[in-house]
Amino acid sequence: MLAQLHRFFSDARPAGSRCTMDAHGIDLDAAAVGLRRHGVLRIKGLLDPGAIAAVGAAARDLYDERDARVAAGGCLTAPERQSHLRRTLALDRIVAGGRPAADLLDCPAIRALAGRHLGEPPRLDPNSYVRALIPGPHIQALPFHQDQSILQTPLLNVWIPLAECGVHAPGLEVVVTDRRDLLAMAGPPDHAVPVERARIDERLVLEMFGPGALWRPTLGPGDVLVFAGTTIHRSHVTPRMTKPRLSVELRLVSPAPH
Ligand SMILES: O=C(O)CCC(=O)C(=O)O
Repeated sequence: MLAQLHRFFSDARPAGSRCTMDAHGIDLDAAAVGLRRHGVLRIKGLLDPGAIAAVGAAARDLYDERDARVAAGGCLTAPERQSHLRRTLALDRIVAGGRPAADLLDCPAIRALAGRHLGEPPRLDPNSYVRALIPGPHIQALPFHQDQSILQTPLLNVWIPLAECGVHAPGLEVVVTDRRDLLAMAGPPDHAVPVERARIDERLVLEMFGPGALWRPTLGPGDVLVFAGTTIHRSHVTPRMTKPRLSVELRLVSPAPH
């Protein structure tokens, strides 16, 4: 069994196959080993596409409503203005068919995997969002960063695209490695946007890991990418991408100290 797992996750295989599992009959031990070994795991066909579509429709309604308010000269609070510019929505605002998005996307296998990763049952951190990346001059692509440098606590990022992504629509680029240290943040320390403060220099990433460690997974509705809070990642956008992408980033963390 161990030898089998070792072969499955062997670094000799391309990232796309060694970091991918099928949700059908998912083996939690193998998933936990893969996550520890590579820092990232793509799980295909894990979530109900109906739930994904419902969350997507509810998010689009909220974007439309906020854009209409802004176009009509309506006032936004400072946090609303920032999320309008960054094209994010707090996940806890999204309700579809009377059910919160976090419930619709809840999945026992992910909770169990997060529990293994964190060493205790996880809770959903309020820093969980829907994000829209719209190709064009105003795209809000994120630079290389590690979520843990921002949140200052171990976590599992459960990244859920609400449509096909990685080819015609922006995806994610992740560094596949077993290293778990936090790298120096190179962004302006007084920048208002946390991820800009947490920016990691691209040259440093390439020097440390080499281009072969970068993986740009393609995903479809129902697929999930899970990665550690220490996993280095950024938005993946190319000039040939023309379609917008909506995604959910759920952050699972340890329960708050009592
Ligand atoms: O969705 C993206 O392009 C970036 C998301 C990200 O960096 C994150 O979830 O931490």
